[in-house]
Amino acid sequence: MAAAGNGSAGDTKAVFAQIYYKLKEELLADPAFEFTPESHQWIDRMLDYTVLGGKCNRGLSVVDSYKLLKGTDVLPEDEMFLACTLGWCIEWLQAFFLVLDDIMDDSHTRRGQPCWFRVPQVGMIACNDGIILRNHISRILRLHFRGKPYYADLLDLFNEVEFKTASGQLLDLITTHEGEKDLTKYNITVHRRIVQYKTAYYSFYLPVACALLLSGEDLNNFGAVENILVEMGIYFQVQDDYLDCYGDPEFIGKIGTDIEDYKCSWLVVQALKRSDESQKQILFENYGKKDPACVMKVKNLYKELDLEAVFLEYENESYKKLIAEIEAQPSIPVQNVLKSFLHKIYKRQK
Ligand code: GPP
Ligand code: MG
Ligand code: MG
Ligand code: MG
Repeated sequence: MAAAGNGSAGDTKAVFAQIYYKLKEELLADPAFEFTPESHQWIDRMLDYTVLGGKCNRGLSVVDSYKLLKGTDVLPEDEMFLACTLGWCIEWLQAFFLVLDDIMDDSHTRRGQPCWFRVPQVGMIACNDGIILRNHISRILRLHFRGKPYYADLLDLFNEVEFKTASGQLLDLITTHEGEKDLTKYNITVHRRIVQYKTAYYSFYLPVACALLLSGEDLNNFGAVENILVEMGIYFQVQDDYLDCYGDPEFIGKIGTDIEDYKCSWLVVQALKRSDESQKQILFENYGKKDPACVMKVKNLYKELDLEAVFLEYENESYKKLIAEIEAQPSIPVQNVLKSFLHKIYKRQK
């Protein structure tokens, strides 16, 4: 098949963006649903609202990783299509998680607009939309990958990663349980367990695992790569926790809620570790309260403890460690995949 114009990063993004519309059209034409005009319109709008508008880092990483594994800049059109389609499946998964996470976290904005459940007339229909988004992934995979030798592995991969993420989300949610609120339980081990499960597998391992399956590889041979990607995912979620407090809401597209929500955020773990008794008292009295004055007291303490500098130091150390682990990998294409991923997120501002 003729090579598609997908050699440069800009071309890849453009081809990737177009494929969304093809996948959406197929889903809307799905003969399994005899949509009424209203339901057809609902799904159309819901998909545009919840799937689009992000950075597409996870989705594009499938394409970039696949190219690096193959050692080529330009892919034949059919391979480009399959790589982009898997990328979009991860974007659909992300949309599914975010729609539900925003309800659970009582968030207000996402990607620069109100969270989907906050849109008038959506409300708790968003729960069902989340389920539809998840089911769309299976339908996309069925339509385009059913005949492939790696189809069963692909389904298993998405199922396993979804389970890990939901388990992490559970850990995240039950640490904040009313009546069980106990900051003395928050430490770096607890934090690590939560973020490894809720973020690292779907954001980092999944895109590379998709590219590996597409390349005909057996995922059982890539345990070391998985470990490095999980470490990178943990670093990524620490950045997310940092940006929740220090990011510019205009720029990151969401307003932080971690302090109000009593989250076991990396910042509060660091604050607890560095606080004397009177500073701990400030945290005990103000963390997890909706009152903006309480939130401000927590933020002031973070400032006093110079958590910005602590984060900067963590970021530099993580980068050094990850680069060393990557360079110890025997395969150069695999090293390139991992480095490309790391460079996409190092010192990110959103
Ligand atoms: C990120 O947590 C984790 C997820 C989005 C996974 C959600 C999993 C489900 C099974 C629903 P976060 O709440 O810190 O993300 P954000 O800061 O983007 O709200
Ligand atoms: Mg959350
Ligand atoms: Mg959230
Ligand atoms: Mg967050």
